[in-house]
Amino acid sequence: MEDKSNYSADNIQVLEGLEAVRKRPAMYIGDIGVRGLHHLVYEVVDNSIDEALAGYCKNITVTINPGESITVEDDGRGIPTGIMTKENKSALEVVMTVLHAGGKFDKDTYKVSGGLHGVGVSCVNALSTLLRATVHREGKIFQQEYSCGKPLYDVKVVGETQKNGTTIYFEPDASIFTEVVYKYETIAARLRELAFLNKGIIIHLHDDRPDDEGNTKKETFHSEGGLREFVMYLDGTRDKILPEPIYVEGEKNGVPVEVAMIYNNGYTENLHSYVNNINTIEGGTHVAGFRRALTRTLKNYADKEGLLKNVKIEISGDDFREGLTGVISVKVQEPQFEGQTKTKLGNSDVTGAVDQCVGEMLTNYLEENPKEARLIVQKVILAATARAAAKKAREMVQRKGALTGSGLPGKLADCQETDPAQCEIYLVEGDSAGGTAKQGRNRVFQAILPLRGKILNVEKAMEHKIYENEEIKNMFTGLGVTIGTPEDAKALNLTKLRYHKIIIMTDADVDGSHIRTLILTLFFRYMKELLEFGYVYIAQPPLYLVKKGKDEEYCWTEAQRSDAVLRIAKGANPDTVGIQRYKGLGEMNAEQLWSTTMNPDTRTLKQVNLESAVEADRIFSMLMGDEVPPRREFIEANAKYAKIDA
Ligand code: 0RA
Repeated sequence: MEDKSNYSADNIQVLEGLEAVRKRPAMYIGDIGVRGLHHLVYEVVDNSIDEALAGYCKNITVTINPGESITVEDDGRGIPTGIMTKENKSALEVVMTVLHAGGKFDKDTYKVSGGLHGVGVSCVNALSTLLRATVHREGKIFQQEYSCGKPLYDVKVVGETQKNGTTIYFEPDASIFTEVVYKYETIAARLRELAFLNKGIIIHLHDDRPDDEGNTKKETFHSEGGLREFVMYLDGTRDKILPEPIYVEGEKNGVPVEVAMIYNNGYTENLHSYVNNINTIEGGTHVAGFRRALTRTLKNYADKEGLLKNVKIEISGDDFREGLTGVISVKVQEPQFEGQTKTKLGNSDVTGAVDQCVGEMLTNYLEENPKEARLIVQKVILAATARAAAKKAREMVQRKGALTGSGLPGKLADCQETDPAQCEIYLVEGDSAGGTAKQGRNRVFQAILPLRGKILNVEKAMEHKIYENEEIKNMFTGLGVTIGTPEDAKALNLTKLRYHKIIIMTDADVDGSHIRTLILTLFFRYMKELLEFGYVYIAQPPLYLVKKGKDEEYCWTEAQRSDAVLRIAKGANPDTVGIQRYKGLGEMNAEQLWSTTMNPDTRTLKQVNLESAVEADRIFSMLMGDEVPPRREFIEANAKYAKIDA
């Protein structure tokens, strides 16, 4: 490989001290909860990915160690260790202790990753009680350790080596993070995504923390097909109408563009977009360019081939994307991130670059594959026909006053408070539990909407059916949300959202979890914004009441139950203690429901978040879609978490 040791020490700028990071960690890594904790890993991995993108690194190994420390090892060139003239310090020390130093190295290399916050490895250092950097380079092994970002000694040589590479070991500071336990699946999902987005790189994940049986875990993520394999993975078990994905890789105006897409026979659009390996949940200019090219190219082709001659309905942009699963990945030198969650690309020149790339590629594809081209056009026409029906149904939902005088569903017991930030709505399984909740609630800020039975499975239904469904209509009107914003005809309009806590309360049994999944599927496919902004919660009703005389305790787990029995028995025979298993919300009276599940001072709520849109998409389509075998596999693999009442 070419030697590029021409970086200059003077390129590094000292911007801020690491004390600032420790004082305001959330400003640098987003938050100090479970997300921030995992962000530390991604920040370190990003540096190795950059080294791989520059062409110098092939393997990256991430290890979750017992005790919740992390090791990230790569076989790149190794962070330079020479003394920098201006600072009179090793480059390694500067990279590790100066904020933003890493990215200021050699401008020749295409450095685009660096995480959503792009803060660099020095932030990880600042937030670790111990960090050890080990560099294999020029025949020697160099090492330096730090505590809370401060070097414990100067860079020293600790051995000889034939290899090249960097190893970062760190222990997150438990006094800063509110959550200190790493989740294997969270890290695995991100590394899998990175492997698809950066084809050829081999990423190993080791979980060396022994589980209950003493076993550890290992997985390798590696994709030679890149985005082509990514869309197939995303599209999962859906029935495809094309034999393989349509793919383009190119560069326009200095913007590398990679796109892969496939059509399935479903009704939803699954478009995932990335800028510099960051998932742009809110889309942006690159997505706009893609949509523009897709609509124009397909329309031109259909017109030219005379496929629209007998079509009376007007075809809209959305119709071209029904049943489309696609991934767009662009690399932008200085990305401008906008939007509520700072995940919307703003750089206007990117639209044209993506538009041109996709336009050229798709034109060629349609010319070369007339059979597939026809299938796509037929699908688009079908979508347009169905959309006309859906529009009517949607307008019915949104027509004010159609239901009661206030426009609110008759079954909704609303609250008195009008500030959405103070208001909660409980979506309750069944009219009878709904009745109990209405009695038990605090009517000042808690509203109740009972839902009858199983709501429609939106994964399998066409759009117009969804807006015709009574329970779903009630949810839209009760929540106050509508579909369509000035920018995006399908986006959810949250300006009239009436509650900032939307709490799903179902029975603690199999039917209850099915209903909860149906509601979450509806939210995920049609009200995703509610999940993105963290408005959705799951109530946690207790599983047991342990009781003897006046002593009683509610329990949520088996362990709590056995502890409570012993406590309440007070040394006497535990068999004298009564245990009531709550199978449904209906078995609790209003007072019990309030104190265990609804009172903000004593309840526990689980907030639903969209940690990985990719994984959520796959799991929903698998759980709620047509094919049974993958669903059975998932349920069997996860069955140990479901306790069926004996
Ligand atoms: C600055 C310059 C060079 C490499 C790196 C940083 C580098 C950083 C990290 C962080 C994790 N793994 C890494 N691998 C490399 C280029 C040095 C040269 O010219 O040899």
